[in-house]
Amino acid sequence: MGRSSRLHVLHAVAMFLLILSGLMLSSQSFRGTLADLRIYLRYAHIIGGIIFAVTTAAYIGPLTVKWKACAGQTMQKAGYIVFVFLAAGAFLTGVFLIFGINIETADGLSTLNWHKGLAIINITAVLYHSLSELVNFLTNLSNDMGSGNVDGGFQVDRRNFIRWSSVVAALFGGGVIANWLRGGGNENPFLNKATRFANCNQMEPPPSPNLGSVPPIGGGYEGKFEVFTVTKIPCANSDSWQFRLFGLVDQPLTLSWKEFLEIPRKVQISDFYCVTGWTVYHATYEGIPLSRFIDLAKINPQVRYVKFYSADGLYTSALSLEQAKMEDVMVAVLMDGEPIPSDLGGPARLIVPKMYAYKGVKWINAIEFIAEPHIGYWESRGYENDAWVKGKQI
Ligand SMILES: Nc1nc2c(c(=O)[nH]1)N[C@H]1C(S)=C(S)[C@@H](COP(=O)(O)O)O[C@H]1N2
Ligand SMILES: [Mo]
Repeated sequence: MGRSSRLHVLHAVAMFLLILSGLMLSSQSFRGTLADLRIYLRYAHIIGGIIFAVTTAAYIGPLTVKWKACAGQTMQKAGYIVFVFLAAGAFLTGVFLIFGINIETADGLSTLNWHKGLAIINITAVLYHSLSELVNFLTNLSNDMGSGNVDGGFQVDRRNFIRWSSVVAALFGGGVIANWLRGGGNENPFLNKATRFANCNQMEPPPSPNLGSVPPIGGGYEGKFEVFTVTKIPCANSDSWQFRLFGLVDQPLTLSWKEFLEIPRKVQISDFYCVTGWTVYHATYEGIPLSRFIDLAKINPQVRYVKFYSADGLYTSALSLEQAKMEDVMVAVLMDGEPIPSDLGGPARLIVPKMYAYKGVKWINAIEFIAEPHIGYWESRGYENDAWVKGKQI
């Protein structure tokens, strides 16, 4: 194999690794039972990205030679520019994701969306390139076998093929981009944002919003929530729902929905950062500040950490007592003036605005006050226990 074809193989292998691990990372299957693999998938994806970047850089040399050789061939040149632009964009957004750098752009377009969007265009380009090369190869093959129509026929077919696959690729790419611009996914754009999500909870009465929740002082959130869960989404009913405070406390409590709603709530505007690179801006949350629970339960002096449980029976997370006392940590019941739907962790979910959202336990139903650290679900699978969002550490 020559030097340039070895480079091509390496580049193709990196691409394959990236596409495979990328698709797996964005699939919900690698939460839940396969969650332990997620952290390795992430490494595989990063290594694929590094090989991809190196092989792309190594292409710059041969490309400049070709560039000079194809004077006048505008399409060819445009192709090279697109290749370099796509590769650089995917790589740069990937680096941003690794270092948790947010690019704030239009509604719904977080760093992760940019990365995925560029990846999809890249994949389309790779498919197009491989297919047209395959057609090229087959054409040559049949030409070699001397199948009559040597110069004319196949050429035209091939040109047609390329033209049509470009149209398909453009439509596909355009559709994907339009979908993201619209704010994406399987959400119905005609519904109010909070009610775009499924809600299987039956909570009576619903929490009555405080001043500031309706209309939401944040003006409605911007961005796009991904619905994350590691189990089946649990549905709550106010008849059986309970909220427990226990551990090293003088006053263990089991609150009914009605009692829970009697605790005074406050309204705040918070951003919501997922460590995988998507962000939701200025959501208006109404909830019970964690400090109220600390007071209610009358915690003992030995308490150093606070552990949070989910009604899904599996997910947990924890904060140090000091972190739990931050004034913006709350158990939220309303977002933008509406009950938090079950998809997004309702009837009650934890909000820790200064930290990544894996601290924000969905379907929270118990708080335990403890003396020793607890390592939560994602924390035990490699995520930082101190989950500070860059620049927000107190
Ligand atoms: N019970 C539970 N809580 C959870 C999770 C989960 O899988 N289960 N995922 C966490 C992560 S990683 C994020 S980013 C947010 C996502 O919240 P959303 O599904 O409301 O968008 O919830 C956090 N809390
Ligand atoms: Mo997350």
